[in-house]
Amino acid sequence: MVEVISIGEALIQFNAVTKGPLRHVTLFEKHVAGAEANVAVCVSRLGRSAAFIGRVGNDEFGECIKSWLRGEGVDTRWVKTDPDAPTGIYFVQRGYPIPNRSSMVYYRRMSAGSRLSPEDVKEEAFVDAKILHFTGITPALSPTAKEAVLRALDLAKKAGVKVSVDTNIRLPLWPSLEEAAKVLMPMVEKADILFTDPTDAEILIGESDPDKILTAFRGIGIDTVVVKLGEKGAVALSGEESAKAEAIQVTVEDPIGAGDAFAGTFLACRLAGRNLLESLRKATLVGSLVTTVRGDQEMIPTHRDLDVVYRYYYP
Ligand code: KDG
Repeated sequence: MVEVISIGEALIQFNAVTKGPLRHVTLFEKHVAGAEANVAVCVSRLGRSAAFIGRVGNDEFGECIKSWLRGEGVDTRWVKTDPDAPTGIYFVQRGYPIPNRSSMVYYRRMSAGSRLSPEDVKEEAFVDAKILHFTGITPALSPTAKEAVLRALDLAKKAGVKVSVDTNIRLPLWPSLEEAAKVLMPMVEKADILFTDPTDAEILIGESDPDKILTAFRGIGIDTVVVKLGEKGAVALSGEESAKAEAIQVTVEDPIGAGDAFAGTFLACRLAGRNLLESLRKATLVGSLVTTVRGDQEMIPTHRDLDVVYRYYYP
């Protein structure tokens, strides 16, 4: 039995070892990344079970992703090796032009991951699963990837599996903001758990005020709505509960991946029966931890270490 099924594109990240424009960077560090793969690893490291559905190329980077995921305890039985396309990669430029911010340069068009198709989504994956998780990245990758997500949504609903969506609108992947909203809103409306932020919510529903975002998404029937506010923490509503968590102060090395660690931690905490406030605080803590190093997954703690850091900040 797998608790969290995550579907998307796992990628190899080449993170600039030094800050500044990529034209001057000579050293890059290799990491396994990709939003939904990050969530699967986070859920697994925090002691819950996770599987990843996606495609990698028949190449060294594909091997790297598969063995990394396996090593992290993620179920890879639905990771397909596509002989006809390479594993997608991207580069991270750090601290330039905006200090403490990173940007991504993708080399993923026609990648194996973007060839994800409905036939990769097997009905058996949803038997006894608790949560399906995907982000707004995957439906933007290709028409077949969008169809794969729609099939996963459909199978999840039929099997009584809760749907978790992180809006994650990556502008370089969409032809226009209108198209992003048009494709994503019908998926978002089917979510039981929604992660978003003011920038994405502005695109989707024309709201950027956190309280109004919560109310608007609750108004369309989403049970749990979480608004990530970066260095300002996060706010959430779930059923009858509401919560607000402050972010901890850290020195930022690379913020990429923080949102996935946040979502993965929140899901793992909810699966473990934690209340909304504790789940939100832990998610915010892990999101902050991830920003202190390069790489999306390395700083995600084990569940034992999460308890240590949680007791430190909330004695
Ligand atoms: O959230 C981090 C991810 O954005 C990163 O690992 C790359 O999945 C990625 C993407 O498509 O942007």
